Amino acid sequence: MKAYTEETESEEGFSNYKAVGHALEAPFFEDFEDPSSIALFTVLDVNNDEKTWEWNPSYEAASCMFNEAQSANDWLITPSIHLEPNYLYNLSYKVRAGLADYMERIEVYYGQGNKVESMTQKVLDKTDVIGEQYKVYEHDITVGADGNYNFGFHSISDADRYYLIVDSVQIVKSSSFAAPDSVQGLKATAGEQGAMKAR
Ligand SMILES: [Ca+2]
Ligand SMILES: [Ca+2]
Repeated sequence: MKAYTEETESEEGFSNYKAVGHALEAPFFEDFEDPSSIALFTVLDVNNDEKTWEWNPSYEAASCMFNEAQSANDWLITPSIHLEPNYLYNLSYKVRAGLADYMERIEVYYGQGNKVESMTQKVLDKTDVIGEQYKVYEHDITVGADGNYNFGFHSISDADRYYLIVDSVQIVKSSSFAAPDSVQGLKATAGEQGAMKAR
């Protein structure tokens, strides 16, 4: 177990923090407004086709580029974020397709680490992404153990699509389970863990 009281880096500004050896504290928010924003994320071009997640200046968002010949298998994984048990966290992000007539596909997982095998907890099942309008997804997240967690956006678009676009990735600590009164109120919400709430 590490102590996190020395975490001053994240206070100093998101623009130049490094993910190496340190976890960030919630709230975490990334709206990909500049090229350096994606540097903290881990990009895994699993199908090794050099078409993968990158910062996209046209959308000011993270995008995964199409391949004419094969489907995508590419992860965009957040830096490590320190999460504690007994708290309810809210993960949100928005997703759209680059072109209305080209359907994309995504799934979202989390786990501890920034490798494919780290992505063990499903947040969003395989979901078709249709249209140029962003769709916001929100998920309640609880963890069983104190630790550092990473959230992974997995592009699984078919071959010969266009761009899968993700923006406004946010995780906030929304409430504590400590107070008995609030536990009652939160149970219904916690029971929907991983459920999609599009708005
Ligand atoms: Ca943006
Ligand atoms: Ca790829």
